[in-house]
Amino acid sequence: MVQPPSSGRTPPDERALKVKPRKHRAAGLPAVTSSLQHGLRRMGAARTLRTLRMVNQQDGFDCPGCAWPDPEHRSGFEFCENGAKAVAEEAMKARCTPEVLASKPLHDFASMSDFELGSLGRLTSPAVRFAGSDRFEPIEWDAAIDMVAARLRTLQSPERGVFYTSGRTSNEAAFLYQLFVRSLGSNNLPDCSNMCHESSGKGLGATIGIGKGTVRLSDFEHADLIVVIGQNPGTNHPRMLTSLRDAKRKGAKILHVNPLPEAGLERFKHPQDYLRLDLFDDRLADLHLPVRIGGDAALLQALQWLQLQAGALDESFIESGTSGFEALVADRNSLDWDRVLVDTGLERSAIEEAGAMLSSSTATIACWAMGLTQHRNGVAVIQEVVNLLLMGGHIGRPGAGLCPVRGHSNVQGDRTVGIWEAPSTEFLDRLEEGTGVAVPRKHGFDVVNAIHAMREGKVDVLMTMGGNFVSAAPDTDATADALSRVGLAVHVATKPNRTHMVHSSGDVLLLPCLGRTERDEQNGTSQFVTVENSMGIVHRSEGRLEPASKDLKSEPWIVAELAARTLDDSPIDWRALVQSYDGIRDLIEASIAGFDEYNERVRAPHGFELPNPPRDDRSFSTPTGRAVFTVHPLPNLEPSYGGTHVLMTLRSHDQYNTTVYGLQDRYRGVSGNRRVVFMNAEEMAERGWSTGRKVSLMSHWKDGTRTAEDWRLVPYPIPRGNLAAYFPEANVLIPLDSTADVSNTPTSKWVEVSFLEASSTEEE
Ligand SMILES: Nc1nc2c(c(=O)[nH]1)N[C@H]1C(S)=C(S)[C@@H](COP(=O)(O)OP(=O)(O)OC[C@H]3O[C@@H](n4cnc5c(=O)[nH]c(N)nc54)[C@H](O)[C@@H]3O)O[C@H]1N2
Ligand SMILES: Nc1nc2c(c(=O)[nH]1)N[C@H]1C(S)=C(S)[C@@H](COP(=O)(O)OP(=O)(O)OC[C@H]3O[C@@H](n4cnc5c(=O)[nH]c(N)nc54)[C@H](O)[C@@H]3O)O[C@H]1N2
Ligand SMILES: [Mo]
Repeated sequence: MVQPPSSGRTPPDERALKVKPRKHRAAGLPAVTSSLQHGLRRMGAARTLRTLRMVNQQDGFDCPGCAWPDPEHRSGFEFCENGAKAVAEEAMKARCTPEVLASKPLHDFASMSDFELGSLGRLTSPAVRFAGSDRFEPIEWDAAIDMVAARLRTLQSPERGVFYTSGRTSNEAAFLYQLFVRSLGSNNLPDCSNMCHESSGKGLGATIGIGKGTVRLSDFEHADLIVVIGQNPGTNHPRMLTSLRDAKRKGAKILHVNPLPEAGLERFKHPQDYLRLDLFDDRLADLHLPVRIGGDAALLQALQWLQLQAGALDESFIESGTSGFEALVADRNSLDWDRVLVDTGLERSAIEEAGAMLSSSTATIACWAMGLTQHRNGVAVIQEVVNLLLMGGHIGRPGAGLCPVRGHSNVQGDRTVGIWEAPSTEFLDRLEEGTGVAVPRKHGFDVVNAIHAMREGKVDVLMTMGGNFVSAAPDTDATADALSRVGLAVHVATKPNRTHMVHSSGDVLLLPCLGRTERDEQNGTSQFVTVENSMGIVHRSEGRLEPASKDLKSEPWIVAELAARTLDDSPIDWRALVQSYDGIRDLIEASIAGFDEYNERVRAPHGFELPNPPRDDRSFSTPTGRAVFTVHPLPNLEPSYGGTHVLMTLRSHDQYNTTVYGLQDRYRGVSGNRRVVFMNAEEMAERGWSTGRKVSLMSHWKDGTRTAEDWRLVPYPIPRGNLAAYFPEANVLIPLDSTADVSNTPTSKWVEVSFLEASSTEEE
């Protein structure tokens, strides 16, 4: 079926699919060649070398890839293959000028693949598409900002504006943005975190009193056991493999829990070792548990049971530092092992082996990412991880703790400085006191609720600070429909993407901004910004490259200028604040906890650490002042709306979220075409289905079904009954309201599906 041209759906793809045996080792020489090839193709030779040398250096810029922290002793090349690709994607030479944007009608852009859209290059000057027109045209900055300000000034109520943020935005820009939105009178600040680690924030906040992890990078050097569950660091946090390797060399064990045998956790070869002529690689995971999708809760409860049996408990900590232990013990005593084996799909002996690793560990770290958070029980399952660690007292001491591995490079910092639709009263009180702005108290829309509000015609202006709203959100058709009903969409972006091209009955403005890698001069002086990594360290980032165009503005400038033109009686001198970003940091210091002497401390070589009570002194700001054990029922893992399989959506090795770098998922052996569905190899054989068979998928939920055509099957070591496909192509299938309890995070790793009548076309 042909889709309507400017829907948000990714177009069909007829390119040939190539399937090779999957890899068992991550990084190594192919990683070096891949990052160089990508850099050379996008940036050319001189720029590639110059740029890559500045990544993650103290006087350079923070890698726009993931949020993994930088080591104190940095080498001259402190980046990974995928960081290099992220940099090349921003520092690329191609330019998407207003002329390029005006050269084609919208639906021609919308029918391009994500890869082709990204290859158009950097946006260079503002562009506008007026309602009724099918083309973008150039617009001056002055007119563009006036246009937005005029709409915001005439909003019937502040709630009719929605302000999204993606997690690349610096602390400075994010702080100004949230202050502007709150000055307008709403907390409508949805962000990518709502689709990402929201479940971690909620799960940890309620049990340990802070919605962040509790480990430092140095804890990896003292760990006895590292559990990596629901995460694929080989692709998404490659620099974490170096920490894992170093921990292994110091004697730590690694337990990997994942439906897939991800290559990054099998063997690892640090690309830089070749320079030292060291040709050996390291085995990483000591044990891989190929759990069924969603089987983690049952597994974690069984591991707690085993730990109780072994008596591997930190009794004095449980006694003095926690609450709820008796209830947990009572519940675990009635554990149903038959149910555990069905839910996990594992052998009891394998679970017992993992239990023994845990029971004998003197210091355990647990790392996780989207494999846990994007489930209906995302919050509960993270609290099962908390239970497991609390039992052995593995928190707030060297080598042990909770480690949610964040995605976007500043997603954690954005939340710290106020990008949050549901802020606490204490946060708002202090913000009000420090800035003099009277801030609204009513909570705003998160991503899913914002989509509903837009669909119901309750939103007149949508502003996005980075990101790709239509492609990242669930239920692509519903989200594109939502966006089409907004009177004005304003996108601050570095590159064009599908969100910008979706058909809409309103106006669309594209405001091009400077990226991380670029020099940001205000008032003749070069500015730096600051970011917070996954472990709560705030540090500086300074772009040094010549900006992609003279007509780019910085994110802080865009927000300040907009605020100055929109707000009449603001106590804030917005324009003065962006003359020097030190002024923004002073205001952050005055209004947000933990930023004392911000400007001084952030100039220290490694920045500074934000307060983290569980880590700093084992204190827990929960209502009881103790860390909390929690009891949760196991989720139902059987399809219950008419589906036959459970689908998870994940990232290939050649993409950054919705930005597709290329068509190779090297470790999984798949290339050429991204519309693939990984399926259990034996299950395929039983059905007589072979590699490349074309299928259509239907997803099932209580609100009905959704379909997506044109997928090719790839046999893979994945549990029976489970399937995997890439994000964002598969987002069409994710029901908008299928979200996690408490966090409202879309269940991107749990989609009930069935196969529609499969056609017989097969390819090599
Ligand atoms: N190169 C690159 N780096 C990135 C990104 C990128 O797209 N590209 N994205 C960034 C962002 S925003 C984020 S949030 C992170 C994402 O980092 P990850 O969370 O590692 O990303 P996903 O590809 O979503 O992988 C989820 C992993 O969870 C596993 N999984 C799925 N369901 C289950 C389950 O039920 N149980 C268990 N135990 N495992 C499960 C999958 O098999 C997969 O290995 O990476 C960040 N870094
Ligand atoms: N099915 C499914 N859906 C998912 C996920 C999943 O695993 N499965 N993962 C979810 C997760 S974890 C996340 S974090 C979200 C990601 O959601 P988003 O953060 O919204 O998406 P990205 O693809 O990271 O955004 C890329 C765009 O950001 C813009 N950009 C890049 N750098 C900058 C910059 O410096 N400034 C500005 N202003 N713009 C910039 C570019 O225009 C680029 O096209 O997606 C979520 N959606
Ligand atoms: Mo994320």
